[in-house]
Amino acid sequence: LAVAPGLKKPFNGQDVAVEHDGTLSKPLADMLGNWEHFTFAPIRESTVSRAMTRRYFTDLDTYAESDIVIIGAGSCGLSAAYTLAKLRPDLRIAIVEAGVAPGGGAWLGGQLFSAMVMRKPADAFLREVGVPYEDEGDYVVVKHAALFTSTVLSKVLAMPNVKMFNATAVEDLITRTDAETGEVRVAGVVVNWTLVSMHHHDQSCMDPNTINAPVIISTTGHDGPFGAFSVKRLVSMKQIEQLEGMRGLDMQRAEDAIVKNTREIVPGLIVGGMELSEIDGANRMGPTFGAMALSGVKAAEEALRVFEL
Ligand code: AHZ
Repeated sequence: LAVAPGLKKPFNGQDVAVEHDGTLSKPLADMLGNWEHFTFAPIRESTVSRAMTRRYFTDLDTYAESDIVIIGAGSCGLSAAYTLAKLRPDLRIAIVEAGVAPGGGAWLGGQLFSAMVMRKPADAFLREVGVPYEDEGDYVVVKHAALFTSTVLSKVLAMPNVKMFNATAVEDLITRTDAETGEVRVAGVVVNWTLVSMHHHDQSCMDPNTINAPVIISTTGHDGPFGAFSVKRLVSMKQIEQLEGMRGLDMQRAEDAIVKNTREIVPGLIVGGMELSEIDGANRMGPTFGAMALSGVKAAEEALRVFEL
């Protein structure tokens, strides 16, 4: 068992499977065994507050006019964000995620099991983002779903043209109605901090904020406490007549249908991932995630095609 320089014995004395070379970078390695005179660089509390708030409010200012807003940072939304941001570093992409923790249902593979299954050819997406997997023939297995989610997330968040507003819920859609044709176009999102959204019933008026954008990709998942947000709103806005509702589980059909049907639903709004199943009456697929990744890729392509960005 390799031991880092300065470490007298392996952590906890236990054997660990290390694929690494058993060393740490020099500045970190130099700390080992030298804690007696250890101290942090000095700071004042207000400096920490300003470091956070200045950046957050700058981001709110910058992204108030975005090129693309992605609603929901589950496996589909993150895949769409990765594809768009990589293809078009010139576009300003805002991701709005209601949860504190982005990732949606993709921190586990299904039920409470760790591994994530992806049917081929979605393995191409794993190779693109650099997620290792075991090849099982027609499908591949990532050893932990969190490895997929954290890898895609880390790449997306590191991209300079992406900002994620998490703990922020989309409460409504901004719309524009063409004076002549009466056509309604989605032109942005209305947002609020999620805790505010959850307390509209017992707090007095707390008005929301907005992000304008010519392209919205909604990937809010199937119906649930937060899910299917945009398509439900389209019904109450009378832009679609009714939701067909997600159908029972059929892995074989469901994944093809979700990728195939990823599209612009009303002008300005592309829907991907399991939210689509509520519009089209598609089957659910259970814990197989290839369609989520490739629906995200297709949603990105649709966004660029439809709006010629
Ligand atoms: O918090 C939600 C989650 O992270 C977020 N979200 C929902 N409504 C929102 C709103 N504002 C901001 N109004 C919102 N964020 O959207 C994310 C949806 O992630 P998900 O993992 O639920 O959806 P997905 O379509 O990316 O992946 C679906 C995964 C499933 S479900 C399923 C089955 O039931 O059979 N099978 C698969 C693979």
